[in-house]
Amino acid sequence: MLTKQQLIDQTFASADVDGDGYLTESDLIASATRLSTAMLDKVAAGDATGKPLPADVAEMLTTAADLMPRMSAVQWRMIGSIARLDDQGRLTRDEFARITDHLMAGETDDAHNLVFDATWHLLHADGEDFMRRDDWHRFAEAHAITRYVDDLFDEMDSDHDGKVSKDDYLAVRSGWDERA
Ligand SMILES: [Ca+2]
Repeated sequence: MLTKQQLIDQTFASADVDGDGYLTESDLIASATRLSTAMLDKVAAGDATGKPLPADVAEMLTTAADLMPRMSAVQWRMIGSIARLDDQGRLTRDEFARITDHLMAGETDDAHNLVFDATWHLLHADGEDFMRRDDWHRFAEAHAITRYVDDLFDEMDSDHDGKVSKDDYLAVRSGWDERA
């Protein structure tokens, strides 16, 4: 199981879109926009055979895509209220670690649950109800997840059959307090 610090490092690196070692509002918005664009692209592309996605899936992806950039602006204000930003208004890696530990211990709200559900549709192939390692690699590459990529897959694939179910994927965030 990855440690809290390893998951925090992975998340920080992916969210620090401009790669300067600090998180800013524009990083958060850029990272949300990257995910939201991937969702809209998925709706436009349809399933693996080019057929339109089921209407409920397409609607979930479109709703989440619309929500995310606005959510990240709200998130940044929330971060500003609980975090100590540096003198240039940025979040350092250490401060990010501190507030992530604090935030992950709390309940997730409906908006975040919707984004997690919608993201699941980017993670697994159409017609399958599980994610394979190749699917995870493709997603990780598209979203600048470069650290502990296989370690996290191995953790999610708890029975080691090469397939990760949606429950396995959701368990990564629900088991925060069990991590070292
Ligand atoms: Ca940055």
